[in-house]
Amino acid sequence: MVHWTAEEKQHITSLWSKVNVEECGAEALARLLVVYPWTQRFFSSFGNLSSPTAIVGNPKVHAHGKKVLTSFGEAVKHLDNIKGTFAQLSELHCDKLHVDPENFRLLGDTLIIVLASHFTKEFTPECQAAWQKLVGAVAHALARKYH
Ligand code: HEG
Repeated sequence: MVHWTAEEKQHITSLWSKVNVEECGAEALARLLVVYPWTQRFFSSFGNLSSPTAIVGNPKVHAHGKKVLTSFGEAVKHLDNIKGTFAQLSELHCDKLHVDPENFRLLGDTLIIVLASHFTKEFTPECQAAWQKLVGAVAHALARKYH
């Protein structure tokens, strides 16, 4: 189990309370698809992903980004049981969606960049370190049921 200090928990929950899940979720997923274009292969049903402009303006990307970041919020609510929280989603991504778990790390990176760009003042090195630990823990939990 990941251990959190009181300061790390504070950094995570206080930043999270200010996050606009819809906006940041859409941005993080769009960045993933733009910067790592091979991740587009999982979203062939999403329609036009042919350029950065198309990706950013794609309503399915927007909706799915919101869905993913909302789900990510479950980790913030259950910091002491991230593995349990994502057990079912891990099975789904492995068995049904066949998403390479490396992509969870890439999405974590784009989320960190989006948060840093939205919260320049709050995103201190300590806050960033706590978030880095969180995205790592979520990626690890989502990869756990892979076989
Ligand atoms: Mg995944 C579906 C969460 C990263 C590809 N993802 C979903 C769903 C959730 C979710 C909640 C809906 C599940 C359902 O319908 O029951 N995803 C989730 C989280 C994270 C993540 C929390 C990481 C923080 N997903 C992720 C990445 C990829 C991916 C990195 C691929 C690069 N997810 C994916 C696909 C679907 C979902 C292809 C199905 C989308 C659809 O067809 O609607």
